[in-house]
Amino acid sequence: MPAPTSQPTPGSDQTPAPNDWTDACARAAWAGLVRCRRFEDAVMDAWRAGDIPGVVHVATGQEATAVGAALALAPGDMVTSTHRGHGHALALGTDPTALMAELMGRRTGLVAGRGGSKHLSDPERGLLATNAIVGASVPLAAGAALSAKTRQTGGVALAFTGDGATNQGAVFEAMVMAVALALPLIILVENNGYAQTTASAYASGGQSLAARARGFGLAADTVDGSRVDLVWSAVSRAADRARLGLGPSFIEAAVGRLEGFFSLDAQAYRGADEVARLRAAACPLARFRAKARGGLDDATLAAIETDQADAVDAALAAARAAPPAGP
Ligand SMILES: Cc1ncc(C[n+]2csc(CCOP(=O)(O)OP(=O)(O)O)c2C)c(N)n1
Ligand SMILES: [Mg+2]
Repeated sequence: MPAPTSQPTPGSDQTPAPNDWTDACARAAWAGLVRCRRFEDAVMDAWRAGDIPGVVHVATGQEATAVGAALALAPGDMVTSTHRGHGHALALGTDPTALMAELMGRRTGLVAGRGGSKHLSDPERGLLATNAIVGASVPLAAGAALSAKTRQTGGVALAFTGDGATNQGAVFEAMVMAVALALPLIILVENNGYAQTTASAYASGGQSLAARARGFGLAADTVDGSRVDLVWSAVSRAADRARLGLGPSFIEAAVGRLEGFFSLDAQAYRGADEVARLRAAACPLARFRAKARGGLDDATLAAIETDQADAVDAALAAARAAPPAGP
């Protein structure tokens, strides 16, 4: 038996920002990070107030993977995502008002209020679809990658997925296919340590998910997913490979989930100290300030944050005022 390898830890990478991480990158990244955080906080408040039917799976703490990946992609690339996809949509440029209205089941929603939190689609911005079948984002993206390759668009497809999803058979089958056909596919695993209540380290036997993907023949890497600049760099490299015809890549990004698995989660399986530790060490906003802000001063960051907060607040008000989708 090989010795178990340690799981990657969010907040552990202290390397400087990549050389090509410009202030323009930093500015766009900060806007994305604070927009995603403010939006998810607003979603939790609206859900508690009874404005959102069903349950929601927010991605608080996982902003850097969404924003870093979206910054690295080009127009025409396609993205698939999961039950935890609000941030992925926002990072790609989805209108926060349409997204909030969708969550509230309003006629003005992104998909006319019929999809809700877990069935989003915004193809003009590259978001093919999100869905709640665990693992399904990967074969769907493999299909999109096959389409791009067949039509010779030069595009790549990126699947956001979770650590739990990587144990699904459909994901393995998609990896086999992607390697055999050298598909322009990027599998970006947001390893937040849990699949619902099951620890990732338990389900993987302590083994690295990236090492497992390497065994299937994918180029595979791990990255500190709390660092937007490092995610951007890793996805950029994977996209370059894909566009050169060199086939699929797998990126295991270690992230910290700062809220429950979903809005009803009492989190009895982990202590409050774990969340406090993640907030201190692996919050993508704090990590940006410490490592990826480039030449942006505090006043600039504050102004961007105010703009984004205003946009989310306006989205919330507009969504509340919109008519229901109806039966
Ligand atoms: C095929 C399938 N099996 C089980 C479920 C129930 N389920 C929903 S989310 C989830 C855990 C997913 O974990 P992970 O992939 O790590 O994503 P995370 O929630 O951590 O973002 C499970 C088991 C489902 N939706 N689909
Ligand atoms: Mg998980």
